[in-house]
Amino acid sequence: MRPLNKVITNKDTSFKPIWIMRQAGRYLPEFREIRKNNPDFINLCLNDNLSSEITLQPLKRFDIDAAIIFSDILMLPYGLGQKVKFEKNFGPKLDKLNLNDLTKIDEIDFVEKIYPVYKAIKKVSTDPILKNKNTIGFVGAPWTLLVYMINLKSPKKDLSKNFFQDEFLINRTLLVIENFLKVHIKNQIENGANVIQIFDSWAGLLELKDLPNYIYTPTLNLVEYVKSLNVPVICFPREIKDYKEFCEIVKPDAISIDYNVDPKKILNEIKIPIQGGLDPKVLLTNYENLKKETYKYLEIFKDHPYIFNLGHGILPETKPEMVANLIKLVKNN
Ligand code: 1CP
Repeated sequence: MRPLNKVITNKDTSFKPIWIMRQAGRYLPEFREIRKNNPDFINLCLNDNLSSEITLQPLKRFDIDAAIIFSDILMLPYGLGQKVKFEKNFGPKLDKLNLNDLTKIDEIDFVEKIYPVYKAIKKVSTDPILKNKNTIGFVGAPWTLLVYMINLKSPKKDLSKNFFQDEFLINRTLLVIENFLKVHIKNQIENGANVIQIFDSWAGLLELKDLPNYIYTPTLNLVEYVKSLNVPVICFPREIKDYKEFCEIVKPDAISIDYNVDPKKILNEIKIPIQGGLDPKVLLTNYENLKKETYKYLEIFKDHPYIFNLGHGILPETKPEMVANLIKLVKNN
């Protein structure tokens, strides 16, 4: 059995596997070298030779338990025909959404447009380096994708006041997103992904009253779909106002927590396997502090099925040596 399955499926508490959110790219010099020669980020994601190489870069350096495929949650709107660009120091820029165009796309067009992503998953998952490790496929949650597809850029902290104005557009788009996320998940699994993570990076923007409609219902549909394919599903509803209620309603196989969550409190509230939590900024400090913070999570979760990870993506300015230290601390514990 692979390490994440031991924890998620068998509830093994005897060891703590580790992988790192956004481990491929960003802070690794060998990634920056490839990125320098590939200014178009979407094209890089669609180059299966390079995207599989980038996916494996952290596994060549560190003793981590899983690969996460080098792609992006915004490959979904791209596959649906909404233009997506990434601009330096700005982030993603999407063209205005056209509902007529969106509803014309069929499954075959969609899969054809992003086919190299699946080819890369096949390459990575069959690489000998991953023989006894996990290959993580991922999607953005329907809510987070809706945010980008309507807002057309990162919301940073808040949604614009008129975000919910066109109710018909919002509801139709959410349905299209959910349907194509299923297609995207199915193809990732068929090509070798053996865990799925659902990133809901903007869950924290919603009030409690809006969670059922925009998060619980569409995410539950996806979670049930992944479960029907017999693959474990991890949810990361970053900064959601109520993690406990989320788990009770959506019932993911494991929950990934952000760094504002009190690990002791969540341990008392939640029975399912837990992942993550460590503040990525800790990796920018020093070895002693890293050790203290890492041991804090290991101690709190010592008798609980737990996957070590950060409370959000690794920061670009992180030194690879600190990542090596973190992995050794977890592995030698
Ligand atoms: O300029 C560059 O070099 C591109 C930077 C980059 C990278 C390396 C982006 C742009 N995306 C990615 C890869 C990526 N994105 C991965 C795969 C590899 C890995 O995990 O190591 C994954 C899982 C994502 C997921 C992703 N993309 C999320 C969810 C996780 C999170 O961090 O909250 C989100 C929100 C995105 C959107 C996105 N992609 C890239 C940017 C700059 C953004 C916008 C972030 C924002 O709105 O602030």
